[in-house]
Amino acid sequence: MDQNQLKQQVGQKAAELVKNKMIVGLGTGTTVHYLVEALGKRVAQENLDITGVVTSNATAALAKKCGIQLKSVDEVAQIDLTIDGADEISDDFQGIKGGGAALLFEKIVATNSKKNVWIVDQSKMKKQLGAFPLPVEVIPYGSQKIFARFQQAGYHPTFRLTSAKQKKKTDSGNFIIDLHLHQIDQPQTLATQLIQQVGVVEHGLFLNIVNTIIVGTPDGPEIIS
Ligand code: ABF
Repeated sequence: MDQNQLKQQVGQKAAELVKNKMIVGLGTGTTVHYLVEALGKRVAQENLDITGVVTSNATAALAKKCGIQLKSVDEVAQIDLTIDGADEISDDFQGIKGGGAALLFEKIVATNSKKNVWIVDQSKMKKQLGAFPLPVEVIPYGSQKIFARFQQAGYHPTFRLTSAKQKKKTDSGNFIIDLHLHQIDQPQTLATQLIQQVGVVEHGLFLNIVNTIIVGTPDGPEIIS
């Protein structure tokens, strides 16, 4: 099975977790794409009555196309279940997210959810975090100064660029600086340090957030809680 088939496997499996009347946080990325399509089928075929809360403009467009009614995170009391992808997950269930430049809204939705489920193909499962460059969302004003401080700290920063080599803007109009750390020994210490930097909006370390992970494998989806 190739990576796409594994993503489809877990996206469709996760759709089974969604119950009638649920308020469901819908993440971002290609794995979530399969989830949203599977939920759209259930809405059409079973009259599944759910409300989606999205984490990006891209997911909003797909969910609307799939016939899923949407509300913003501020229009609901709480989200019952959020299902999202991830870029890297360590043995102790810590994650790096933001490869899709949606980490800020993803973290807002995740931290307002009763339960969080991540859906990944097995290539995302690692012993320790850090091989995937850590995204840090910064406001444009002063971002060069933050970049320089990251360089001095030895974080090997790069600005996230578009295909036209322009600095990519997030849905909030911010920039992403990716930190090429290779190994993160103390994720909590690093997370605290990053969020204290004036001008940093949020970072892609998702610590103590996920409850269940569904991993796509050639032998079928593995559910780890
Ligand atoms: C999203 O899931 C992002 O945080 C992360 O980049 C993405 C993983 O992407 P994919 O499912 O396309 O591999 O939540």
